[in-house]
Amino acid sequence: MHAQVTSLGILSSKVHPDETRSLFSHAMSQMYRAEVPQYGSLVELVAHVNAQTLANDPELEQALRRNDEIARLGVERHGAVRLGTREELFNIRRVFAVLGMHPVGYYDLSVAGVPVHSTVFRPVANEALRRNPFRVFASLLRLELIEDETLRKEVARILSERRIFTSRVLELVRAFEAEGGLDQTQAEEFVREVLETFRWHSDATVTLETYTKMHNAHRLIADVVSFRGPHINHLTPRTLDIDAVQAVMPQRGITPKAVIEGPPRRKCPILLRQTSFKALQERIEFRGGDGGKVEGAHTARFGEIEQRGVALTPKGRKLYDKLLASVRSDVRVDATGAHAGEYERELAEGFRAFPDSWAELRDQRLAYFRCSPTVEGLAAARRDKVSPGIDELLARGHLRFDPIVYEDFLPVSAAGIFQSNLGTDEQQNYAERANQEAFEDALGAKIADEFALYAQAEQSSLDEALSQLAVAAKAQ
Ligand code: OOG
Ligand code: NI
Repeated sequence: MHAQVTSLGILSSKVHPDETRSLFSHAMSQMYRAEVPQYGSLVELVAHVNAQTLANDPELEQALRRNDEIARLGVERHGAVRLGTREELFNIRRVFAVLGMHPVGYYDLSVAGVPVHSTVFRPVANEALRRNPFRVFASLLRLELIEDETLRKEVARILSERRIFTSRVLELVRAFEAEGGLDQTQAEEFVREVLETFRWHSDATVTLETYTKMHNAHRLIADVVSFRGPHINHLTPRTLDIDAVQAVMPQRGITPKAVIEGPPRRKCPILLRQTSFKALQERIEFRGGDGGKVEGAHTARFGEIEQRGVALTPKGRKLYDKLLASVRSDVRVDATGAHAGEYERELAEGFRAFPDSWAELRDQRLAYFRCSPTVEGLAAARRDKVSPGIDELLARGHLRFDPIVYEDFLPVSAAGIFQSNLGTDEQQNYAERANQEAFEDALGAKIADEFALYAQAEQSSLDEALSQLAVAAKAQ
């Protein structure tokens, strides 16, 4: 908390957005655990595998400790929501700002036959990420991609009538924007109120007939439009060994999708590997024509786990995209999981072309690293009263580089996750393509570039390390 003098000159204590975010991510986790019991089982399984992995790999344990990643690991989650209108996107940006989460990265999923484009709301500053890196993948339905004009109009009308935020949430957002923060009571109320937006509703706002029409156009449209709000559709814990979790999931009665999305297993993990279990069939009450109710079902919510590796530079990402595309064009895994084994073999084979040692990844500028002085480096600087150049410092072991963890998402993986739990691998080809400008226009803000953020983190760690050595060299 930090004290702040308000315009009336009264001393008030504002809660730091990082603290509000921690309250929020905890509350979301509790809510989802109650709504989807498999999520609870998965969280326990991940905690167990993480503890074992750390016990078996002291080097990994030390590296995570050095980078303050151990504490965040147990609470680290991401979720996803799908929004219907520009106004919903605009307001959700304001809501997430209260939680210290800002839009990073633009994802065009129309290329994969999903009529949405997306961004990720997440903390941006190193310190904020260290405290609680909660992220939400937020997609906006692209109405212009619905071909049937009558349906498009009906969808627009239904969406224009709903309000996904309580009026109290919007009041508190305005207070936050005007006062530059919320006090403790307001922050707690905000978290309670904002949960309402993400809660599951088993009663649809539309008739089964309208639902079916939307469903036939694209299952995603039915999911976005039929309910009072954008239910959180999954909450994902971070594991240190995704293969181990994937292997034991069936023993806990959870069936994962056929292949893990992303790069293959490696000595030096890169980017992001993810796997999900299929969405649940849930009972829904649709509106009857005569004011009554009609029973039906809908599948939307699923579970997912992920393993995060080092963030890649544009050069590294280009190589990743190229290798992945080549494997995916050779072997196609369909919705039934056919060819999964072959895909995995080809993926491992194809990625031999991607260097798999930290030294090579750094030397070839394929990935981002956080720099820090070693204990020996600081002692030598104090003793010798000089701080030599970077190459020299590295050669002597006076500087250390640790991988910067990837905090973002991958469009090809996201499309695979969408598709597996829409229950199809249907490919519709949309004529429209990426339109970041239209997205930002609706959002009411610019989206931050992920590469710029990593490059900045790398550079500032280097500056800081060199300045620490310089200070040590001047010490008496
Ligand atoms: C979002 C899917 C994307 C991920 O982890 O890539 C995602 C959605 O299904 O709404 O969460
Ligand atoms: Ni996800």
